[in-house]
Amino acid sequence: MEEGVSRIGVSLPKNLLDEFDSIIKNRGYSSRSEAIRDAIRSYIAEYKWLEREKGEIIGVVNVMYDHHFKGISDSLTSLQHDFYDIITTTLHIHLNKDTCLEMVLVKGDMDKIKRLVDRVSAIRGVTNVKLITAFRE
Ligand code: NI
Repeated sequence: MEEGVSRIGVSLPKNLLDEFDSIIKNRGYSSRSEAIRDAIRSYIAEYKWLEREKGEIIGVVNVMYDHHFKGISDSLTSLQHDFYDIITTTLHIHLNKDTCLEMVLVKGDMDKIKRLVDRVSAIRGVTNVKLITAFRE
């Protein structure tokens, strides 16, 4: 039996859509809808994978942000102080004139690391957050 299909309308900043279109063109997608379906599937898969991880882990939280965004450095520093007990060290890389990458090395309980990931993702001006687990005890 055929699955039901829902149509949605989404508002996006133009530069985000342009970048998405250019990537899906390079990857050979014939339609934007198909690419968006795949993007949503991988978002869901990543979220579910995060939900499954438990216990003590070592990892890196990669945080990309626009350093012109007002107050963002203070917000990030203050958040990292809230989580000082699971943050081992932080590397700051100035990727280009506008963008910074902070690689936050974390060690501790996955539940707490997930809370850090959620909090950092909610900071305005943060454009991308990715947790990579390096080792599990
Ligand atoms: Ni920077």
